[in-house]
Amino acid sequence: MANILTALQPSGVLHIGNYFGAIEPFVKLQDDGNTNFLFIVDYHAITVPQDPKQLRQNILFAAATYLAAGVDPNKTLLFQQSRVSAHTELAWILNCLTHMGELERMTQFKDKTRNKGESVTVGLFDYPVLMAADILLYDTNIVPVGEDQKQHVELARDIAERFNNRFGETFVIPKPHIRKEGARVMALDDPTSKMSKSAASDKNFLSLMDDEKTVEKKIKAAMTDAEGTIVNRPGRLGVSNLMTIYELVSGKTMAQIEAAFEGKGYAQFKQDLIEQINQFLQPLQQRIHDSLKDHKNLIEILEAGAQKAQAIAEKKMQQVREAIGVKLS
Ligand code: ATP
Ligand code: LTN
Repeated sequence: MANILTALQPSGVLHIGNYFGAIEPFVKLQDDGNTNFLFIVDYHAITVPQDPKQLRQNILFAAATYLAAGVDPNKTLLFQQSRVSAHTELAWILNCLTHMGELERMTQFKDKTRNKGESVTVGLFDYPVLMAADILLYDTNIVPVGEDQKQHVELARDIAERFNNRFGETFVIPKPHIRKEGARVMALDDPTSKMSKSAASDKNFLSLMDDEKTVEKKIKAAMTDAEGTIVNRPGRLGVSNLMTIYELVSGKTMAQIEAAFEGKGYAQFKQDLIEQINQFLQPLQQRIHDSLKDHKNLIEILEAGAQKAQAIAEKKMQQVREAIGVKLS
C-alpha cells in the first residue's frame, strides 16, 4: 500500500508526452490497492498569464481527459488544487524553509525565464515550493512524473527532510517514479528538446486532440536523418523518438518494430506510425468528448474529490501548525 500522487497543469492541450510521461503511469499504478491523488494544478497555471474564461474550460477539459485515460474516481481523488486551500497555506510555511539558492538552481525556472528580464513573476520562481506542498500534504510515497520534474520532486524531499529534522517527523519522504520509455518524448521538429505544449511551433508536439489530417501532417514533417533505416541507436535522435512514439502507441517492443521495418524506409514507417497514432487517439478523443458533454457529472466528481482531499489535508495541517508552534492549546 502506498500513496501515489501526481498533478498536471490545465494548460489547454495535452500532448502525448504528458499522456505517456505522467497520465498513463499514474493510471497503471491506480489498481494496486494504493491510495491515489490526481489533481489539476490551477494555481500553478496562473504563474503565467491565463485568460479566466479559457482557464475554466481548460480545467474541465483536463478532468475529462483524465477520466477518458482511465482515471477511476472510485479509486482516485480527482480534484482542483485551488479547492484545497491547505496547498497554498503549506507552501507559505515551506517558503520559510526554502533557500533562494535552491530555487535559483531549478532548471525549469532557468529555461522558462531565459531572456524574460524583470517581468518574471514571484509565483513562477516559487512554483516548486507549491509543488512540494502538493506532495507533502498527502503523505505521498510515489510521484509519477516525466523526467523534467525529477528535480522538483528532489527539492520536495530536501524540504521534507529539513522540516522533519527541525520540527520532528511530520512528512513522508516522496520518491519520483519515472518510466523508462516515454519519460521524455522529444519534440517532432527538434528531437534535441522535449515535446512541449508551450513550444513556438505546433509542429513540435502531437496533441491528444489532433485529428487524422493533423497527425499525418506533423509526422510527415517530423525530423529524421539521412541514414534511411528504422534502427534505434544512440545519436539517431529523431528516428529513435519516432520509434519510441510507435512503441508507446502500439504497445510493440523496439525489437518488434525494428524487425517489422527491416529493409524498409521512412515513408512506409511514417505511414504506419500515422495509422498507429490515429488508432490510439480516436477512441480516447471520443471518450473525452463524451465526458465533456456531461458537465454536471465532471463538476460533481471534482467536488467530491476536493471534499475528501480537504479532510486529509486539514489533518496534516494541524500536525504542521502544532509542529512549528503556531497552534495554541
Ligand atoms: P510546458 O512545456 O508548457 O512546460 P509540459 O508540456 O512540460 O508543459 P506539464 O504540465 O509541465 O507539461 O507536465 C505535465 C506532466 O507531463 C509532467 O509530469 C511532465 O513531466 C510530463 N511531461 C511533460 N512533457 C513531457 C515529455 N515531453 N515527455 C514525457 N513526459 C512529459
Ligand atoms: N510541476 C508539475 C505539475 C505539478 C505536480 C505537482 C506534479 C504540480 N504539483 C505535484 C507532481 C506532483 C508540472 O509542471 N508537470
